[in-house]
Amino acid sequence: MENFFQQGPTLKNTWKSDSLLQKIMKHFFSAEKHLEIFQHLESLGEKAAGEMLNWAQDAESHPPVHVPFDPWGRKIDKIQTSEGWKKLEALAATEGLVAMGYERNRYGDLARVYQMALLYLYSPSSAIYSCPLAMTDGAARALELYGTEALKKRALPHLLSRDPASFWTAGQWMTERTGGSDVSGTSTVATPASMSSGFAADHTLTGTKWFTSATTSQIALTLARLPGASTDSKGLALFYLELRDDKEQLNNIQIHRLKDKLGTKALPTAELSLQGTPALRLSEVGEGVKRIASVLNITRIYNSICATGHFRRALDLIQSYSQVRQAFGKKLIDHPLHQQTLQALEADWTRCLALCFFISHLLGKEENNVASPTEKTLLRVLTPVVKLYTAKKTVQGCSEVVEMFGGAGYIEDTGIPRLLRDAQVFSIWEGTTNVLSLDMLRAFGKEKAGPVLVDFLSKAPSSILNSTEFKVQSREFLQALCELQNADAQTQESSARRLAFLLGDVISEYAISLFEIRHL
Ligand code: MFK
Repeated sequence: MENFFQQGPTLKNTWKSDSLLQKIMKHFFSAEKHLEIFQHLESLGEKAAGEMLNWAQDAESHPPVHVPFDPWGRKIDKIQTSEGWKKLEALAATEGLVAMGYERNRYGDLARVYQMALLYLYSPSSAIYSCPLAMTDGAARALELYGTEALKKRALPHLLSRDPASFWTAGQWMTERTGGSDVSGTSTVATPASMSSGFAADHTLTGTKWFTSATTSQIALTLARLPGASTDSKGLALFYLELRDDKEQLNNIQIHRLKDKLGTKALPTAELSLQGTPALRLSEVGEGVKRIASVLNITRIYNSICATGHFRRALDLIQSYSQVRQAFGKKLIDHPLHQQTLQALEADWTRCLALCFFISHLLGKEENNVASPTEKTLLRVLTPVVKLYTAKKTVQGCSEVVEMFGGAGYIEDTGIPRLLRDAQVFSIWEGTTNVLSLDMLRAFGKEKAGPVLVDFLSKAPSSILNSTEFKVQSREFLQALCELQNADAQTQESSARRLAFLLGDVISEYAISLFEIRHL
């Protein structure tokens, strides 16, 4: 056995090998009428298992570098990124990763479904380039809703561009030293000022932002407090800024350092100071959090899709390895306990996949103004739930996959440990599991989501109502909901997380039946 060398896992076209994704797409699109969509997904699936892997590997092994000064001591604050990272960005533009979600004239309420299928294939081979894309999409939506006509004309063509030379990405800068989940302590100050910037800035911003992901972006949306405004989160307004001027110099921004993170190593995340940075106000005082929530709700859906794509990648690798690794005289895949463990993971992933495309369609409907009042409430209450559910299942699933690889799963150059490190961020950024459970409660309170859900579940099509799994999950969820409604505020809070997962369980059963993708 001296000459034995283990064969590693291999990856095939990730669209062709994903029969459940194909089924979901066929639920929404007809293979004859929408041939171009299926061809597009197949071509991206090929890249995701091919050249993108090399670019992602390059981006991971050459993480971004902050260069504070030029050789002569001038402060330049450049962030250098790898060739691989740049290629992943260019591909995102040409494939229309952000633009496709806005192709409403062509695909109507299905534009988001198409886009999210692209994202799902792109993301696990992108070294988390999906993060700047999420914020870019969130910013595009916020500008559509709240931007002035001049600002829309200036920024939207770049954010939705398919030309890498003119494509812009956006940052979403909420977190300060005082908090990420709780933004009430935001200390960035906005001072009214009339400026001669190209985007008609009407304020300057001064303060420190503690986490700015994708600091290489061209624009950012951020929160700041106006003089005299209240000291809580109601005193905040939303602002648009451009990071660099026409000469590519930072607009009164100083970058302190790049963060040394557990994972997402290729993604430049910085601490920076705004030192009189020109900005344009996009909300009244008091509307800042509410308006930036429109960005958060998009990035949370991105997070769900990316987590689920990441989970699929981990499963593809362990499925492949299970076919070639022998132990105790037979392949791993032929061991009943190994099979059972894999099946449980596949079932969890199927729930995540079903939730992702259920929510993507709701988003598409809302943006095309064809969502019913029930669908609008479902979108609001399910967005945090789908995010927390898919993130947590992905972290657990990736941990299990690392273990199933045995010692090889713990060795860096197999690439398997990165799966777990990168997975962990899905349950942290864009709202932790607890913060999102409380956001679900917010929707129960404000949008009266409880009665809407009861009505929605009771009126499910008979094919869904007759599913044993749906009946079981529905009963459990409705009982917990009833208990919650009769509980005091403190008990409601402490049971929010359990209810969120029960809601994720029942809606995933609904969507699994709807898409007919039950995993046997
Ligand atoms: C690969 C995938 C890519 C993912 C991209 C990663 C990029 C990472 C970069 C980051 O920036 S990470 C930082 C992300 N930060 C968060 O996710 C913040 C988490 N914290 C929360 O979500 C808190 O719940 C929140 C800050 C919103 C609490 O704020 P408040 O002001 O204390 O709460 P409040 O007073 O209940 O809400 C203010 C208003 O906003 C209310 O409306 P009204 O004024 O009309 O009453 C709320 O109803 C509304 N609101 C809050 N959350 C909402 C929302 N509306 C709609 N949707 C929501 N989700």
